[in-house]
Amino acid sequence: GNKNINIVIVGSGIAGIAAAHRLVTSGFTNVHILEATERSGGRVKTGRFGDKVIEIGANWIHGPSEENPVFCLARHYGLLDPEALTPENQAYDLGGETPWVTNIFSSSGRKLSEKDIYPALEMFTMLLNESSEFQNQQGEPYASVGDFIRSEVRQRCVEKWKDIDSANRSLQLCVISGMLKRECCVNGSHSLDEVGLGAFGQYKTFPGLDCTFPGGYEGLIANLMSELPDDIVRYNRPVQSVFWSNTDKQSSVIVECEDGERMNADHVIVTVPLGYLKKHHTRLFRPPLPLHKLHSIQRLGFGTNNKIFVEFDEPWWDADCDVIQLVWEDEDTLVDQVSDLKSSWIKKLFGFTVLKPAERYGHLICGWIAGHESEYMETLPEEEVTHVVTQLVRRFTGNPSITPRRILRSQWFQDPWTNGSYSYLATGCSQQDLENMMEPLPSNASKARPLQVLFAGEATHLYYFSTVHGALLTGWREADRLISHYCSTISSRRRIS
Ligand code: 6YU
Repeated sequence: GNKNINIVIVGSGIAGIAAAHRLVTSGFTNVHILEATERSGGRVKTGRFGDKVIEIGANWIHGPSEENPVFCLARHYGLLDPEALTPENQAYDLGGETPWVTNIFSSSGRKLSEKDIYPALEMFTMLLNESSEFQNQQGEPYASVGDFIRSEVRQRCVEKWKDIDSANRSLQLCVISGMLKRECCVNGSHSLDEVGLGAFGQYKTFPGLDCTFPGGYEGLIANLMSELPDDIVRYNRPVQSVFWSNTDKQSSVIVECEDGERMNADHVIVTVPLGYLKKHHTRLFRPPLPLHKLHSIQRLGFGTNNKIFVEFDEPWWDADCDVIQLVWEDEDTLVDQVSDLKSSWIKKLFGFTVLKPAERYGHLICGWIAGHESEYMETLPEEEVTHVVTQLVRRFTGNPSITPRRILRSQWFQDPWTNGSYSYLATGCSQQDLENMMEPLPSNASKARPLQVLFAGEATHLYYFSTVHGALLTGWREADRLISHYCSTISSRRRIS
């Protein structure tokens, strides 16, 4: 029976937990998760900022509607606000655009209106949509999404903005620079020059207006875990090596932890982040990974996106504001990288989202910063970050006395078990790379050479990479792979009981 089948899952993020959950509910009893840290959740990480609940990692349910399994689970466990459950909210579909009220501030301390920046917004939105349309075309006209957007803006603005005076035209270009930086955060890339154009349309969305977990994203983790045996996760157990076999001689796998402890498993499901794989694949897999798998790990992108939470005594944004957008008036050259990290890393921060409702969060905003600038920010002392953010807010509001109450930032690049934030399809990547990522070992598994190592995690989903729902689905997928592998055994057990 399946009682004796020994399955070890590496990593207790949403993918590992989802895999364990499905295996256990399907009757597998010998399932264990080895987790490097002292907690479950991985990049789903809820924290405290004073008495407020904040998300250090994943923030939204992207596309909360019937087809999204994270939405369905969150609803099932009663974790969502009533608005998120309404049919209107679920039906909302603007292809990633949101009805968010935006306050725009410029580096000379001016407050701009949404109408002032409309030409830039219209142009950028159109180009971003077009960036997804090169998928099935023969070759790509530009090397990257960044190249495409920049070149097209330069060409199209001549005709489209011919009635706009040159000062205003320059301002529109500065606004687009800000939007490029925002898009770096969305993709988790350093620059859009590193994001592939041909495969940009590979990422798919669900309808539904993005929503948050009022009690914290980790509520999802806690609820799933409550349905698993108490001792299913072994914490502070970093896995160092997985010994598999590409010959017929050995059918089980040996998992070795960093402290030297070894255990046998019939199957191992590896869910560690792509950032960890990039750095440690040599030590992690013995024998080494097949070359096609290794090359995909190297080709795929994994960058950094961090948050900087900032709390104020009084808001300097409008009561209905959802997003604060910053426009640097010296950036009309369409840049999404700063020239000097040390002196100007803060220019990469595209703006802030406002945590709502104010009754729950007070006057709390969350700044977003991607790329090497974000990685540099992680190395600075908190007082230095506070100082630079204070100067920024004073400059953009033109109010020299605004002082934040306190700040808190995430440091995902420094996290030794993640090494960044999430994956993206870099230049030169295609769907094939994601297929290689999810392919089990050995490549030619058979009865004589059964499935040994399976791969789940955010970076192994064909369409929903970089998301919680994508990661969850990959955990279920790999559990199902094993369940169907043992299909006959399980159905005969069911018949007996
Ligand atoms: C989402 C969102 N969101 C913001 C930020 C981050 C991410 N995501 P895990 O890492 O969770 O688990 C692995 C475990 O393995 C972990 O516990 C490790 O400790 C452990 N481990 C490692 N090495 C080990 C070893 N050797 N031995 C044992 N254990 C080991 N997703 O749906 N909504 O709002 C955001 C966001 C700052 C960092 C996000 C969001 C991404 C998710 O958090 C992430 O995918 C999953 O949690 C990963 O789960 P997992 O189980 O795979 O790994 C066009 C186009 C554009 C394409 N992109 C657009 C989409 C936008 C993505 N947006 C994200 C945005 C935010 C803001």
